[in-house]
Amino acid sequence: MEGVAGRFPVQTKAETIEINGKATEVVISKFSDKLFIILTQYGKVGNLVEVRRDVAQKEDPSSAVYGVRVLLGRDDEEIHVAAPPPFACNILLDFTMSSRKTIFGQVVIGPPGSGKSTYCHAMSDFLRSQNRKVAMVNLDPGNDVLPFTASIDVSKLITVQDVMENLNLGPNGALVYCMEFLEKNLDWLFVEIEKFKDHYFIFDLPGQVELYTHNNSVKNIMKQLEEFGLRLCCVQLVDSHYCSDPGKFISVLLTAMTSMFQMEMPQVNVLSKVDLAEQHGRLHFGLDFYTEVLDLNYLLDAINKDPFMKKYRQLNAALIDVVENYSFVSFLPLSISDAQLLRNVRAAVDKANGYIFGAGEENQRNIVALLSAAVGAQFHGEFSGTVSEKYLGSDEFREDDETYENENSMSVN
Ligand SMILES: Nc1nc2c(ncn2[C@@H]2O[C@H](COP(=O)(O)OP(=O)(O)O)[C@@H](O)[C@H]2O)c(=O)[nH]1
Ligand SMILES: [Mg+2]
Repeated sequence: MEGVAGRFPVQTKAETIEINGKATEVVISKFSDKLFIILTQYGKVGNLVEVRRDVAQKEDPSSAVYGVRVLLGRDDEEIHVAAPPPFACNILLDFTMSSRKTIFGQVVIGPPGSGKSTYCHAMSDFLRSQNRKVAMVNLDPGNDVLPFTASIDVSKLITVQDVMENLNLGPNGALVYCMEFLEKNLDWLFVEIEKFKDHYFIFDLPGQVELYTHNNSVKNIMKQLEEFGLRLCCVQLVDSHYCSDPGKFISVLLTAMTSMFQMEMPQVNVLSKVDLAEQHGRLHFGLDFYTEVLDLNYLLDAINKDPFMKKYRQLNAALIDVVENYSFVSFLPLSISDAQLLRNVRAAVDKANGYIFGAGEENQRNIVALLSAAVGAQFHGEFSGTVSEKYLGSDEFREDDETYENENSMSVN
């Protein structure tokens, strides 16, 4: 596709696209309050069509939500089919978005109950306290009660409850249907985002793991948001209670890695609720072992002490090998009421999505912001030590940890 933009006096864009295998010329001209679009496969103007987006019909998820009116020329069924998305509206959105500045944000994922909505709320408060304009987006159609006020809420388009009632699906099937429906009607989201284009976006996503391992809707939605001009970082939350069981921790590492591959986005992994890390039993190692994902063979030894798990020794060894071979899963600790930990996560996210280098808010792009982001990431290992002291019990009786440290220091000597 070739584009021509910014011609005086009217801003115009011309492209050739393919519709049903036929080359189609599209010319879009921007007047002060209107867009004029010519779409032709014959090299001349045929029809003049007005397309308006109506409010989505919640009761009938499969219904079209576009009104098409022919102003000039032939008025038949083909025109009504071709005018709404994906053809004309997508080109239109591409055109109207071409002149705006980059939008930054974060997409929060993680299993149900890992603390996503709580994190979204706390992070938005934190960013607002630093004069950042934040728009909250609820993309979880099963979220009945939100701890924050959503600027954009997917439940205005579709809800899990509606789909369960109308299509006789279970909760997980309905959720997958909702995300596929959102993917097909993504221009609804684009139009909503346009209303907050000078904001920083925080997306609260559903937690069901199949959306990040077996289904491509979330991945495709993120890809299209990226193409739309959003610079996003994925924040993956994992509940730190999984650290208390070595077997569960390995499975968490594998799921985190799978999501990282699936999402294909810059990613910051967060170990949430560290204040509750030892609520379900003493951890085998200090917190930095889990956040830095250090030598996992120690985890394997801990698993093998359990007689029931012994028979899975080879399987667990192979899984650990997979994680270690890729060696790029690590976590930032977070307890929601700890401002320093929240600041650390913000610094890592701002670095990952490029906010510190290119955000529109000039007052945020100063040398202090750049340095604080860099420091937050650089000393994160060192930081885990103090978090461990603050949130875990005394290290004195952490015998496995001592063994680990002794053996490590011996290997260095
Ligand atoms: N103690 C503690 N509780 C937390 C923290 N973060 C979230 N929670 C609690 O965990 C529960 C689940 O959180 P929620 O945000 O609804 O999880 P979501 O399903 O992933 O959105 C709620 O009761 C929160 O209050 C934290 O850092 N510390
Ligand atoms: Mg939630």
